Amino acid sequence: MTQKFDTQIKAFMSEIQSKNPNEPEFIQAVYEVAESVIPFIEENPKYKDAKILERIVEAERILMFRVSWTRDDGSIEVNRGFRVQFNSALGPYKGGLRFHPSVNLSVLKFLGFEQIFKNSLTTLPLGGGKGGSNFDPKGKSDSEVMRFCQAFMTELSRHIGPNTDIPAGDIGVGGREIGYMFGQYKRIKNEFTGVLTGKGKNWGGSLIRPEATGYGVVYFSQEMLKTKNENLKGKNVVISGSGNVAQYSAEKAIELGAQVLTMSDSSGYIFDPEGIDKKKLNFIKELKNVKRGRISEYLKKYRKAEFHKGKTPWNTPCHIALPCATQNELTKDDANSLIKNGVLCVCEGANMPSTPEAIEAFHLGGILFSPGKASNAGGVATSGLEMSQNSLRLSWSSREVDEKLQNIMKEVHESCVKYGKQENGSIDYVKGANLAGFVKVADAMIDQGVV
Ligand code: NDP
Ligand code: 2IT
Repeated sequence: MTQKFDTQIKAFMSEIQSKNPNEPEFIQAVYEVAESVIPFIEENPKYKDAKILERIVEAERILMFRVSWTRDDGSIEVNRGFRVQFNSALGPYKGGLRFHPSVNLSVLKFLGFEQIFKNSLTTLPLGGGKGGSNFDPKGKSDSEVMRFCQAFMTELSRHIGPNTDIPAGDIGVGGREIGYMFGQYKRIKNEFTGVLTGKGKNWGGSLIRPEATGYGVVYFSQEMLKTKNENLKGKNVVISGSGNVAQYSAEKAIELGAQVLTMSDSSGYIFDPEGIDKKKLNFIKELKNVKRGRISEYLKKYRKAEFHKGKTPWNTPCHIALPCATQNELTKDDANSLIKNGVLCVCEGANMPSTPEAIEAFHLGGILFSPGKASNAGGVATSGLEMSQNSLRLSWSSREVDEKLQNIMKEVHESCVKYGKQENGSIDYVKGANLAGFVKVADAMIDQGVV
């Protein structure tokens, strides 16, 4: 099917490349969507005539701004801040903020673009956006992080609002940073509103939001495994990352009877042959979230574990792989090694962690593979639930939120099946997620006229 439309895809991509030079991550994300969507559009001319694809790849608005702040020793730092307000056809812009030295416009445009389709899949009224800064929180004191967050929000506050654009966390932005940014927004606007999600539970945050992305990833993997009459019980799980998404993916996998063998950070991975149980996971949570330490320190307490410096965990034999760190962290060689070692299911927790060549290898190998925009949608979905609770001025119980999250992940899975079921009965989750996400946004864009 794709081959038949090769010429159209190539022509479209060459336009994208010339309009977005030096933006490899953004081009990669657009290519993945274009491959699924162009054949569909060719057969559904209303989308072609309305130039939906040409419009959807152009952000509605991009903000870039200077963020100056002072270190504890009085020296001055200058960072760059961004907010990409990509698409508001389905609702206010919604998506996280990333603080990491690798942040640039390409990275945030890729993330904002992915967010449009992901948010559409959640079934909730959410547009797509993303933002952040090349600020590196590592090695900064709490008061330095606070001053940076305040400086960042001083500018961002002009462009966001509870009915306009509602940022949340992502890499390098957790409860601490959301708190500092919320405080500054409130100070500037003199308004206590749900302008950010991932807030503390005493001041408007939703229960289960911290857990939601990781739990959602595992709920989604359960749905995938069900299609092969499988489940998580007794399965070996390999996880990358040791941040928010990795921690709660591990927690839910353990609860459902799986054995988690690895976790990682940017310095390498740990392998625990006896499995990371809840107690060991609590040690990792304390290490990463409170002490802000390195994953290698796991070995100080658990001596039977191994630390593989500078390596990713994909050579570890497993049934289920959950990449939960960052983009392009799983290459073609990694995919082949997972396949050789008998992997059943690869369910992305991070955004775009598998390279296009890795995804192709999973497809050729007949492996259950789901893209982050489907399997990690539980985070933003629960942010949507936090917004609803803020509007209602009510808080739902953990059980209520968790039930809603489980239902949403089931619905995201059903949408992928609806649009991604192949003639041989297998499910192409990439195509399914892209088409299901696209159709809803495209129809809304048509209804709303040429804007
Ligand atoms: P955190 O900052 O909590 O954790 C990030 C983890 O990934 C850390 O272990 C970090 O290691 C590792 N990591 C980050 N960058 C790199 C890199 N360049 N190379 C290797 N390891 C790296 O972030 P989250 O857990 O929130 O986010 C992880 C992924 O999940 C991202 O792709 C994010 O976009 C995605 N995501 C997050 C959601 C959320 O709700 N938070 C929702 C949906 C998706 P180190 O400590 O060494 O930097
Ligand atoms: O990539 C993502 O979906 C997120 N970082 C969460 C976004 C949100 O608004 O909760």
